[in-house]
Amino acid sequence: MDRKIFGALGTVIIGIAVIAGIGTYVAAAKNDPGITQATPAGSFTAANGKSYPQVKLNLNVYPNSGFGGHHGAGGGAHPDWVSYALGGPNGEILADAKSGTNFQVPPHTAVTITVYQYDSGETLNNDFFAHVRGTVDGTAKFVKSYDTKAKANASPETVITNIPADMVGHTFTLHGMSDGKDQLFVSVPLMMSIDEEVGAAEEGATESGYVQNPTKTTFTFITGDEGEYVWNCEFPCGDGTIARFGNAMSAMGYMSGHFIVKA
Ligand SMILES: [Cu+2]
Repeated sequence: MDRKIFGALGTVIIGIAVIAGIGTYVAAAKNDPGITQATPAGSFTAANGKSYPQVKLNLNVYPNSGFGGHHGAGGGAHPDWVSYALGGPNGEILADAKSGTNFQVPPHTAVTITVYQYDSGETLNNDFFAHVRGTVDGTAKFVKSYDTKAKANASPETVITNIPADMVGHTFTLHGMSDGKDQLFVSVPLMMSIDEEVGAAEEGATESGYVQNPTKTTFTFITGDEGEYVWNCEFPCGDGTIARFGNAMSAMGYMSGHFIVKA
């Protein structure tokens, strides 16, 4: 074979290999093919007296993916990565859930999300994300210690507009679009659980491997017109990577997902 043609062929083969590699990477990034429909929950009356239909979502955030859920039994490909998941109404671990990070809610609806946060935490890169943003009244309801066994608050519920920037476990940050449609920006900081309790639980202090008393944060926001948004966590929680923004932070289905507003 002519050396030039051989060289060209080699380049084409390398090109195909690169594209195949990218394709495999993108496919692997789809770690959560399911979509969770928010549960209808009556109606919500805003401060201005306007009434909206209301839906609810219960989420848990874990220090690893060992809970199973949308990652599969044993935690799937990366059992040690931090992850969001669907939770029960009292923070129950839903090991058999088939979806966990992609959500669908109706337009012009009050969406109330409760997050039980089972992970420890540290300091944000940017204090901006220590503040509650884009919710009804700009507030969230916060319980520092929720007893999942007793199914009751173990510390009083307070109304918050921010948390200390050095006590953040993760954030739920929903981004708007710049396409002229209704914009949506919601960001809520989720306080860390107690470090020692998280470590002790992982070493067997609790049956589940997760703390009995996660933090609990509840917030409500109103959706606009239909659109597809993305949400992610803004706390650098991709341990062991550059600036801690790799691994769980850069793979859908762990610290990010789709948020679909659709009737
Ligand atoms: Cu995170």
